[in-house]
Amino acid sequence: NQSATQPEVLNASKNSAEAFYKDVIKGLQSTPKRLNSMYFYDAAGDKIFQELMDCPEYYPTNCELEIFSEKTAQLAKAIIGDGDAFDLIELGAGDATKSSYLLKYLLDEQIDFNYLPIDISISTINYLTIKLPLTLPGIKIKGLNGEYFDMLKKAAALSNRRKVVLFMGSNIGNMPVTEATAFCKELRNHLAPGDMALIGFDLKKSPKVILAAYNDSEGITKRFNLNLLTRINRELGGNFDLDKFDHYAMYDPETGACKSYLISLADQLVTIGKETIRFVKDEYIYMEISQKFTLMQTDQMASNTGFKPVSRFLDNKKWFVDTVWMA
Ligand code: AVJ
Repeated sequence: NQSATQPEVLNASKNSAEAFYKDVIKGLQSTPKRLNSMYFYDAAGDKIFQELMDCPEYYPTNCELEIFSEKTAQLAKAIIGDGDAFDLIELGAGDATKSSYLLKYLLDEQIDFNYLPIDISISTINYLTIKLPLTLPGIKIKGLNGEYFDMLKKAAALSNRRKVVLFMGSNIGNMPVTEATAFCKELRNHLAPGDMALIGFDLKKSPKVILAAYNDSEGITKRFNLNLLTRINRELGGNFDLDKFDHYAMYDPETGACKSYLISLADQLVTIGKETIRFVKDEYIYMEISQKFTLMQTDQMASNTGFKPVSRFLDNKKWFVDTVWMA
């Protein structure tokens, strides 16, 4: 009977290097070329993302931090239900700065819950499982390193308590709308009636504000994107020349899609392991989507995927929303 407070991590990905290689090659052999932004988060990428969250132009984190720090009690009340013990599962927990407000409140109120952070970054999960028991004494935490649904299944197998799934930070925006819809349907399939999801959506707003967040003047977002090429060089034996790629971000107010690309500055050949990838000058690699929503679209997303939207929490500027859905 092991204690849930042990800094012990479940890790799904024995062959994660192989999966990474296959995915990268497949993406770069496609037309148009693409890479999956899920791979941004190695230890160096985690660090650059931290810098990004501290940069004045990147607003989503501060907006959601405001919600979690100023509306903690209301958020907690929305997810506590009848007060029975539950599992609080966080998809893409990151450094858990925002959710820590909620965790602290639940601990102070002596609510019985297990905290199960899931993250694609092993360094993030190791950090959380060591750090949180120190900053939040009494927390019952079990870190899960891997992809969302692989780990959600593992988390579900650990108990039959009611589940509340946190999917914050506009992580859902990293999928195009049709994929996000499929994701929410799959999430719903992993849940039982009475379970809940708390999902953070970045809202449509001034296109200039949005574009600046993904095209910051210090070039942090550029480094964040280029870091994936560095990671491929290091982990997969690539020879990308970072000086031969530039970052390009665009926001389309019509669709709400904010997209990032790396543009090849020359005709060039790049080798990765035993594969060679040809780039022509000005060819792009599609790196990431950060989808923006209206409030109405978030409600539609809930009802289209088998959830009922029960409450929502906005920051003062109304730039970001955390919605609570009931399965
Ligand atoms: C961590 C996925 C929410 O899309 O806003 C920040 C990642 N990319 N700047 C986002 C990101 C470029 C971020 N998410």
